[in-house]
Amino acid sequence: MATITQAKVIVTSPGRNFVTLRITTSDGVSGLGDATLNGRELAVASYLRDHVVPLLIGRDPARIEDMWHYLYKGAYWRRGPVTMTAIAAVDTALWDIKGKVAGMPVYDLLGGRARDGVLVYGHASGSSTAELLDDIARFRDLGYRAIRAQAAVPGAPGTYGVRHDAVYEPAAAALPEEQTWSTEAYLAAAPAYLTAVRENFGFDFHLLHDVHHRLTPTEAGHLGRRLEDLRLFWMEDPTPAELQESYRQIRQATTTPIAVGEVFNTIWDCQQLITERLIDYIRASVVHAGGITHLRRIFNLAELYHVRTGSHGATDLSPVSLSAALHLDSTVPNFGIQEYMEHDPLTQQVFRASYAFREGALYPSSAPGLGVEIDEEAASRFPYDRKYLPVGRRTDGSVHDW
Ligand code: EZ4
Ligand code: CO
Repeated sequence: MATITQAKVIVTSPGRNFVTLRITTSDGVSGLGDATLNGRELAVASYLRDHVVPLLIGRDPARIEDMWHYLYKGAYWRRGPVTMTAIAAVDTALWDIKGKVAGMPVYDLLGGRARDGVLVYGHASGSSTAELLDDIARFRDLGYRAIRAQAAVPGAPGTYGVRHDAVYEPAAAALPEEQTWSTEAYLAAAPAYLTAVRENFGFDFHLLHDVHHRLTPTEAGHLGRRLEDLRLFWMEDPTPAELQESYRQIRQATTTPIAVGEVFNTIWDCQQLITERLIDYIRASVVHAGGITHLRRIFNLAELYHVRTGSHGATDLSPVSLSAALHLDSTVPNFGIQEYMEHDPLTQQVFRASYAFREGALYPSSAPGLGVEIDEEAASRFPYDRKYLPVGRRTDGSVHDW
């Protein structure tokens, strides 16, 4: 039996911070898992280094399911983003190892591909409607068949999802940027710019929009109703989801499809949302929802309830996460769509991924395992750089959901 001989936590900041776990076995096979939690990276690095790595040495890397339960139940303290991201990193690395040992891509270990390519959506944005329309045209030219649209809102400088530089990166240096938000201004602006997108580009591509948890259920239901004729693919994160039953109110108010899940850690965060059919798409991620093993469980539960998948895939998830998501997306019958933001060139100096983009879809590579390598020498050239996600405040100064 091979055993785990080494587990190394690699912290690097090629443009933004990433935490990666590399597990190596006595046979000399190594696998990678993403452990990045935007704005709280070192908490996961410590959870791994100080508490999990000592548990891994000497264990059988083949027993992925047992390892998941050993780390989940064995900690006694359950759930939460730090714990579940650490478990995800171990789980993902063990799937990578199992694929390399078997000489198979991970999608073959998961039952084989159920589709050729994984439909992805890109992020178009603009500081005005005109700029947004130019950006939509750019994504159409690149071959995207699904595009998320976000534009700046006059009177709400903290509008989510608008790129400031060439690359979208909301985490700011030193201390969290405090951004002003106005629900009234947003509700006036968003239907207008989304309508302009359809008027200019028609209906032969999927249009998505991210509300980023900023509305109440009543406001979200109203917005969804106003957007119905635009036939959105989905309205994302209309309201925070700690109160899962609140989605019933949105559901009853509108037929605009609803997606949620990027901050979920476990199946229990979405159990009611799925089993009571309060959402159309579950948007959890490999890295924050307990790895391939647990995300597959969530996706399988969703299948029973006609809920499709919509894996989160922002650039604060490393190429290791994206690759793991693509392997899983390829295999599940209820796949919906995968978020895709191309990683910037610095990130690509550290992570060498082998998935490919063609005609609006991503194709996982057929290399054994996940098909991503990390260049540790390159990683060491980019030391950790503490950054925080912004904090939202309403115009009266009170804290709002960012
Ligand atoms: O704000 O991943 O749909 N994508 C998103 C992301 C999140 C970031 C937070 O780290 O909402 O851009
Ligand atoms: Co989102």
